[in-house]
Amino acid sequence: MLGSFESALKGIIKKIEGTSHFDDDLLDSILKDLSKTLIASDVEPVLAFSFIEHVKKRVREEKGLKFTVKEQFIYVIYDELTKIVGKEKSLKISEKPFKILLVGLFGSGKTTTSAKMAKYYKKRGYKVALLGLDTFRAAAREQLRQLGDKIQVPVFIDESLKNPGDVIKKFEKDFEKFDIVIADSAGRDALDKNLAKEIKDVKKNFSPQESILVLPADIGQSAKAQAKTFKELVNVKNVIITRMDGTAKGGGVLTACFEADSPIVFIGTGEKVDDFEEFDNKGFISRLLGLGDLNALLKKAKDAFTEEDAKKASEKFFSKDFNLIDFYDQLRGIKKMGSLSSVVNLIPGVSGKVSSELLKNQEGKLEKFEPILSSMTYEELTNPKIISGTRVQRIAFGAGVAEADVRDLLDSFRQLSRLSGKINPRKLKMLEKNFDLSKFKGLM
Ligand SMILES: Nc1nc2c(ncn2[C@@H]2O[C@H](COP(=O)(O)OP(=O)(O)OP(=O)(O)O)[C@@H](O)[C@H]2O)c(=O)[nH]1
Ligand SMILES: [Mg+2]
Repeated sequence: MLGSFESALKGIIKKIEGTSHFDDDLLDSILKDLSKTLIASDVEPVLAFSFIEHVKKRVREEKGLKFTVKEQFIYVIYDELTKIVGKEKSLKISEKPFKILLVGLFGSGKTTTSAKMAKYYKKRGYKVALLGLDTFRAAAREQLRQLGDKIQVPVFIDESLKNPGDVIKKFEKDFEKFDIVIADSAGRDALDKNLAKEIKDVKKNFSPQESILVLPADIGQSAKAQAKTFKELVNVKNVIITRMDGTAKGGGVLTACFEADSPIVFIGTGEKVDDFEEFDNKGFISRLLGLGDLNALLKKAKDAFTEEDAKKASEKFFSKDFNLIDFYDQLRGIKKMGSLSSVVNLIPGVSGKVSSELLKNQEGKLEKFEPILSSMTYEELTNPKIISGTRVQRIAFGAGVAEADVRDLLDSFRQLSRLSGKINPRKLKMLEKNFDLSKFKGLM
């Protein structure tokens, strides 16, 4: 998720895991590496030193019976990092209409996040609307309209109005028809007087129950000043961190979390509307350290499939007539979950072991699978055995891909079918309880 920072941290954990005997020198040398990694990745130096001191003290003093020295070391690193990112918290949608105002500087991800959030709550059964208050940037309202269309959420915008206060007045009566109204506000290059005045007015006119600050992961140390000013202006109580998928020096995220000193409610992990997660501080740190986190995967999986879908898919998977249409459905399931790498990173034992190059390669393949499948006839989809050489040629031509790509897909399908034959259906019940990862293995 966080590039070189993540791999350096994972390297340190591996080094600890691979050590058979600890002495003070070794402990010091590992802590030195850790400190270098933190500072090189943009963790604010004072924060980094205080972190190292805490870890050192705890590893020396807290020698409990429960842990080996190695486990203790890893646990303390994990626990101290969790403290830096702060407590997790979820928003309580307490009244109707529940009005949420997103604020932040230019390009922090407000507009994208408002749509992600709208989709998130819509999925959970709330009636949601979006409100376009960015009258400053010319294309802002069109951007929000397009996002709203994509997720099928109504968008209140008026291209002719120049003042956000007038937009709020115009649609005020309509808000009452919704459970949640999410307002996208305008940004600026810096927190200047104009922006300060504008968002103060918006806050007064819109009177949101929640004002949330949107901070990009690459913001690093200036998070402190921003969080402080936005808090004073509009009483920001929560933060959303975007671009967690980026190549920003990952330590900046830790610093941002620490400095913002407000609970993080959600994180943005990509450009797609589904690349959005509730923030889970423990899950976040365990992924960062390569410890894996099944809970986050379960949560994500639940969002992508309804329970009924999942049940149907697994019944189908273990039946004899598992065909390419079912294969296609599963593919779409993965797509709904975001990218393949975001899914793989959540699987304990797998995270960190699959190279990002390999994943990119596989993702490229998945991209091609969709047009290939849609170039097949119904007969071919339901009975893939009939797909012969000339059919492969025709399908490849129709999909605009190479014949090898079609064969690749058929191979993946066969692997998956074979896997379904090998698994004892009685084990299915156990697997279902823990989300059936085997479905994905055939595709990786
Ligand atoms: N990779 C990645 N890109 C993101 C994420 N969130 C937003 N973006 C991208 O960041 C850019 C800016 O996002 P916007 O949502 O337009 O930001 P904004 O705060 O509304 O910007 P202004 O309206 O100009 O102030 C867009 O290209 C988004 O696609 C994220 O979590 N990950
Ligand atoms: Mg915007």
